[in-house]
Amino acid sequence: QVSTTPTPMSTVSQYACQRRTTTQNNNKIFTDAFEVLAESHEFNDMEGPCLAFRRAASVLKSLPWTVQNLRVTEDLPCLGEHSMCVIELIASLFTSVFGVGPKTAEKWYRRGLRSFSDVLAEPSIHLNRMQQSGFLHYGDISRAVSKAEAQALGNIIDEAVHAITPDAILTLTGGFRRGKDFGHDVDFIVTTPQLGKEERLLTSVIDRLKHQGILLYCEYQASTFDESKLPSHRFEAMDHFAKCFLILRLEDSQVDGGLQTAEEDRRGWRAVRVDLVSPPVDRYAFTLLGWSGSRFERDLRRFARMERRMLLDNHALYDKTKKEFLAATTEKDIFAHLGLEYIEPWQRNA
Ligand code: TTP
Ligand code: MN
Ligand code: MN
Ligand code: MN
Repeated sequence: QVSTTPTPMSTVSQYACQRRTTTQNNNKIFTDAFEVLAESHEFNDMEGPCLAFRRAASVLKSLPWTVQNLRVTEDLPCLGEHSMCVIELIASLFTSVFGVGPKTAEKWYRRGLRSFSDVLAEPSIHLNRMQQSGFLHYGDISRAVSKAEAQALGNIIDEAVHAITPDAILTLTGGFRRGKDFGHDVDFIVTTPQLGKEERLLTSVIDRLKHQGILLYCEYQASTFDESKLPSHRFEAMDHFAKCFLILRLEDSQVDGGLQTAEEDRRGWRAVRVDLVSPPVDRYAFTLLGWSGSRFERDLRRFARMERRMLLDNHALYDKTKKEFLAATTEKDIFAHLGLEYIEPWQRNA
């Protein structure tokens, strides 16, 4: 993986018209981060930093080598002067690692760390297991998952779930359910027709994947679901059902067609992020609606609260006027309770 820098960055022109940039981008990891930042600044009326990010991305695209140690402040033409943006860039670079949140990113930045190699070389930094696998599989899991790969993972999960519980219910959710062609992970809901058996199913599925040798990482969270609680007013990112955040090994041979990087091609497999959530079956519709996600889901909750005096989250729907929970077995039931026309998942990419 180590490649050397043939020429110092300072010799690279700040003008794209003096650089040769092919479609082969050796620094996609960084240029993606820059482009995300550029976009986020575009809507903030901040032409300066936005332009600087786009220029910096463009510089990186022209390099015929992969930057190993991105010391933005010193090296990059077009960015040095925007110190706030550099902090943001580095924070966004750090948080792009699975297991690294904004707090850790800030802590590392305050310690003077500016690059992945700084972090990995710093002896006083203790990486937890999640962060270790985040770094280990960084290249793979920061590359988008295709529909064909999601399908292949669906087959693997389907086989495992039904080997354990023949009448188990498995549904693809998240971005792929909304019809997206690519995602950052693949999300599934698993449950059992028999109430109370769902959590055991999830732990058995994890065991099975482990025995198959394809479980590269597993963060399991047991259920803390309390059915007497009202749905929350605030938007909460996490729900209380049993769930796991996985990294799975997907063999090329299991994927129909599909493209991979040269390195993955040699290896014959790639690492993929997979999320499984396991609600009790009587909460399945709420979870499905919640995990199908996007801005749509947030506004559905806001609509329920503001227009209907109802509280909606991944667990339940509560009518504050009638002071009662409203049951639902399908998403259509929930839309009907809210007095809304049903909207298909592929029409929810808000
Ligand atoms: P993501 O997988 O983060 O998003 P996505 O599938 O829409 O997009 P991508 O293609 O990038 O993967 O989350 C899917 C949904 O799951 C999102 O709306 C948030 C929801 N979710 C919960 O509701 N509760 C949880 O505990 C977690 C972890 C996610
Ligand atoms: Mn900024
Ligand atoms: Mn997803
Ligand atoms: Mn997810």
